[in-house]
Amino acid sequence: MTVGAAWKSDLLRTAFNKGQLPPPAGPEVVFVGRSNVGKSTLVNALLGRKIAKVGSKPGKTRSVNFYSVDAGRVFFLVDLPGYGYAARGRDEREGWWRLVNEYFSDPRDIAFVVHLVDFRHGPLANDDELTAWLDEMDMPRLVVFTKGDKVPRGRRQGLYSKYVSGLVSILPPLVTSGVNDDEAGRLRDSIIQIIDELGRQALRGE
Ligand SMILES: Nc1nc2c(ncn2[C@@H]2O[C@H](COP(=O)(O)OP(=O)(O)OP(=O)(O)O)[C@@H](O)[C@H]2O)c(=O)[nH]1
Ligand SMILES: [Mg+2]
Repeated sequence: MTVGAAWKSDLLRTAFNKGQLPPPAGPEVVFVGRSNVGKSTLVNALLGRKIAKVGSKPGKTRSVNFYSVDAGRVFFLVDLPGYGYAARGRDEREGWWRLVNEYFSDPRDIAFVVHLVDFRHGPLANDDELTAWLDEMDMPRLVVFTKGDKVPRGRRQGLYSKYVSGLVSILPPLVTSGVNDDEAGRLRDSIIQIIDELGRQALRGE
């Protein structure tokens, strides 16, 4: 397979509750982050098609969406609803938490989490809460910054150094700018590299 080439993909399932989660069928790579940070946009960039719904207002994705990927090995991208949308009521925030918690506590093969962080703001309080929660579960994560295009070039290096010193990520975080083929290609390669390495570790019983 060509390095960074688009993957063959399909929407496998949209789940609004635990009963609708598909049976585990392979490693899952889960996209998490604040509402509107660009999770669905990045999933579309990786899959090379407009398959996930993107919205200009926070709160677009309301379900857990599973995309099957065939990239020589089969795995799944999972696009979650975002957190931290202040205008949401308490009921909706609790509903979000229930769904996300049910997904993570389901006995399935969650390979790792891609934690998206807005490059303009860096990790905010609810990103830190998420990080602490993932740490408790021993869940490996890859940090990816989004909206890099919204930061003036001259400020990028300084911001990057400031953020990464306080972050734990399997590989050095990438900075992305919406739909950019080169960046999507690099992220595809990183995801495959991590899935393969985690698979090797599992075989070795680590
Ligand atoms: N300029 C710029 N805009 C982006 C980028 N990524 C996403 N956007 C825009 O940000 C908005 C939100 O994108 P989504 O992909 O729907 O965000 P999300 O994280 O899936 O949001 P929820 O589904 O609400 O959790 C859309 O208007 C996107 O076009 C980026 O890197 N740069
Ligand atoms: Mg979304």
